[in-house]
Amino acid sequence: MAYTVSPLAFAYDALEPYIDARTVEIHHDKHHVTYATRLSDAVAKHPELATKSVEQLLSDLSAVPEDIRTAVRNHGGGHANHELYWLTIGPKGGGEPGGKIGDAIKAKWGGFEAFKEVMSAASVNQFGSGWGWLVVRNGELEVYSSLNQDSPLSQGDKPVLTCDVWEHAYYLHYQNLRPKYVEAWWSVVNWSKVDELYQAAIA
Ligand code: MN3
Repeated sequence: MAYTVSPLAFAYDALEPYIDARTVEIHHDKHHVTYATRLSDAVAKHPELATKSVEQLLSDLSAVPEDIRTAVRNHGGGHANHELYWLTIGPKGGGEPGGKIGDAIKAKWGGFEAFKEVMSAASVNQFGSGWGWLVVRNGELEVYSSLNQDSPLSQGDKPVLTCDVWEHAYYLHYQNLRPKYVEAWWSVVNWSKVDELYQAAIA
């Protein structure tokens, strides 16, 4: 199948001043689109995979033919990870989560600020390119980071929020200051969407 990038639900400049318009445009229209294109090119070599979603492919990499497994891991991960990233940020974001996700975060970490520190640390301290994650594992919330484009789906987890810490996500505006970008990213997190994903993940 041809894997396509979902259109942004907001204008390029809608995340200003936290994430600048030029970064959003290049990140979504160039970086993300390239992952989807390369995934499509790889999967096209195996017509038997034509009906598989990217989530299905990533959830069982061992079932992916060996000659395209690395491409699916990298470009499929790149596609799926960015889909979640764009879905869970937006204008009018930020603040503290309500809903079931808010309750679950309080139950797990004692409060939002403690969770925020854990998630920020995972994202900021990821060495090199990667992602910070909030996932559901066996019904429980967990935070960790992953390298490159590795997806939590490949280890059986259900991601509900992610912070892209590849330099392309922040370098134009924040240069080497990853912690400043991560702090700003909290101001655009779309908690109602995260709550929706969380409720689906525990259902
Ligand atoms: Mn990215």
